[in-house]
Amino acid sequence: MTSPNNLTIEKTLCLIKPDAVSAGKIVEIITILKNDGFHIEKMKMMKMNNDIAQKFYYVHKNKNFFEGLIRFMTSNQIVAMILERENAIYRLRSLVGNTDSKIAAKGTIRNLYGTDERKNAIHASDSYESAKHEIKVIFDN
Ligand code: 3AN
Repeated sequence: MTSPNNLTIEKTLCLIKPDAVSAGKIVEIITILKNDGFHIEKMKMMKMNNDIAQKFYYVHKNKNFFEGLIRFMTSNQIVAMILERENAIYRLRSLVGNTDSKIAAKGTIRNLYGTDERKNAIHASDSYESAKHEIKVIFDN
């Protein structure tokens, strides 16, 4: 798919995490995404179970934060979206900010709504391969 100026439209996977859902920030975050030109191709509210969370984050399974991450991501509802725009993967990562919300650049979503390196409000795919894997895990089941 291409845009009117012939740039390739990319897809990426975005999750509004349990902390931001509990804090009532869904609308605020979606507004930031829409204002940046993202199109929401698919969206659903869901609760990750242990199996989905483990598949989603398999690349981190040997990290010391893995267990805590799985516990956090399965603790409450999340909002999952497939987002589209030109350069979507890079663009969404820029909007999201550093993993550690405490040092995320001013105005980024994690700076505005995150708390620390675990409770960081939002997930964004970090590569084409990750986006493909994550879209499959969340939307193809
Ligand atoms: P990002 O989401 O910025 O790409 P990753 O892929 O390194 O970060 O980590 C995946 C998720 O694991 C993060 N979003 C965060 O929730 C959690 N995480 C990462 N690093 C830590 C850490 N040092 N302590 C606790 N949780 C972490």
